[in-house]
Amino acid sequence: MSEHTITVAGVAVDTRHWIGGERVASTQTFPDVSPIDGSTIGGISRGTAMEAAAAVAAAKAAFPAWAATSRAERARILHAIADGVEKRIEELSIVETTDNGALLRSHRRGVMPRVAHNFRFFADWLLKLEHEDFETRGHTNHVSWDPAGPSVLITPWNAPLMLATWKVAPALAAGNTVILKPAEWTPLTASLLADIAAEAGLPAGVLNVVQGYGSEIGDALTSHPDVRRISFTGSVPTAKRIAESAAANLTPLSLELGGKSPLLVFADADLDLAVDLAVEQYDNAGQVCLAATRFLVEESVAEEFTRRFVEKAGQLTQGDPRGEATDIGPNIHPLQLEKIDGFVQRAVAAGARAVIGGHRKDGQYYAPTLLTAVAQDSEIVQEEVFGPVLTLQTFATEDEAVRLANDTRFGLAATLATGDPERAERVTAQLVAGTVWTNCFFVRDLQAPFGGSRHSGVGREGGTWSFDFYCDLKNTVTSPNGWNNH
Ligand code: TXE
Repeated sequence: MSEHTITVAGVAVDTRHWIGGERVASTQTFPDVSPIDGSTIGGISRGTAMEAAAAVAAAKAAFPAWAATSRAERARILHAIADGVEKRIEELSIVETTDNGALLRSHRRGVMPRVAHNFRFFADWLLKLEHEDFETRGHTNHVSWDPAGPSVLITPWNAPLMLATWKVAPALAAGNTVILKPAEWTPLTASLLADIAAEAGLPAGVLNVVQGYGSEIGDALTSHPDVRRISFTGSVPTAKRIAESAAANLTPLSLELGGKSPLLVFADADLDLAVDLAVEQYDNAGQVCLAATRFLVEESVAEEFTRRFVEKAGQLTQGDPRGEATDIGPNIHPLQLEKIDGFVQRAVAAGARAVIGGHRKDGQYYAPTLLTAVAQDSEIVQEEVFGPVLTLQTFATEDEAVRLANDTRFGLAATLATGDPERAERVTAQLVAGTVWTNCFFVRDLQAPFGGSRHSGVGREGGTWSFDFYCDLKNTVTSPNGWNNH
């Protein structure tokens, strides 16, 4: 084992970058800390502009051969990566839980199988990706998806490997080469992915992983003239910075940002179902971009909804995310915890009432919180908290519900609880949201377009939309005339 390998819960993880099929160390490291107990996991290579340039050069060199690789062969290798993920679900799960504090049981049963599915889905979608040819005055139009080139993928810490592979898989399937920059708070599983991809036979330089602080390595990646695509999931301020940096080369961007999504509960809803949907919003300690963090409840059922919600939320177990019975783990970082508490204390000072929670707990845990008596234009209703903090407001009419739902700068998702299909259709048509769930939550099919409006993002990924983004679409028009000897 090299001096650059650390052992995380019995799993060996290389702390260096993965560039051009080789491990590359930086002279400096940054500390990776576990949110479970605040312990230092190890020092990770702290990338600079130099490593960024090396990774882009490696991706550029590997691009022509990978782009020319047949669809069938690319799909075969993606399936081999999925096999590798499936073989290592246990290892990936414990490492991810140690690194980001999300539930071990969710990683084992939901997240890591989904990581493998990301590769299988885009491999299979690639093989059936066709646009029907069409005719113009006897001429044939044929649309093809040409690989675009080196793609920079910048990913966050709330679901590290799932969100990384949801970009890596379609980018590779499309024939692009990749420079993945995982979040500095959760660098580990991206390093394991590099091992798995290499074992699966992905050629050197096709997937590169660089580690480091976004502020130090980010600009060198996003302003690089050889980069053809940038896909980012994270915060709005960072997205703006990336957009400025990418503007130098007009590099196409896909931005998946935060949200302040509503859960609309109408009086005609199955109230137990509505409460189940509401309590789900504490999943991943509230660190979910899609979370419906604003409950908008029809006045006549608000009291009963709140009573049942408090009862159900009171049954949640908070603690070590490795525990089989745990429902809510820690928040990612002391800074994030401070941010969450700042939001709550300012809201309370402004007159909000904590029906439950409203305070920190020992270690890096925040009590599941529900705030009422919040004004529509207040910070707590308008800004993404990214912690287990929910608000409840009431409405008298359907129009008012729609108005409140749409009245933030975000537009990522919305969830409806109603027993009336006509109402669902009417309300959905008026909502600004990339995804609307009715009487369900978090059902995500990879063939659906995914993304947000307004400050929740730019563009859509998923199914064919991912290939539209990662490829340069080409239309070839052919005249029936002019063929010699045929
Ligand atoms: O995100 P950042 P942060 C929201 C959520 C959270 C807040 C802050 O509200 O509280 O953002 O989180 C990289 N050039 N979401 O500060 O900074 C960084 O290294 C290039 C919502 O951690 O956006 C990391 O890899 N890259 C969200 C990634 O950007 C840069 C998920 C995300 O970090 C960079 C996460 C730069 N100049 C946070 N600066 C969601 N949509 O799900 C940073 N990065």
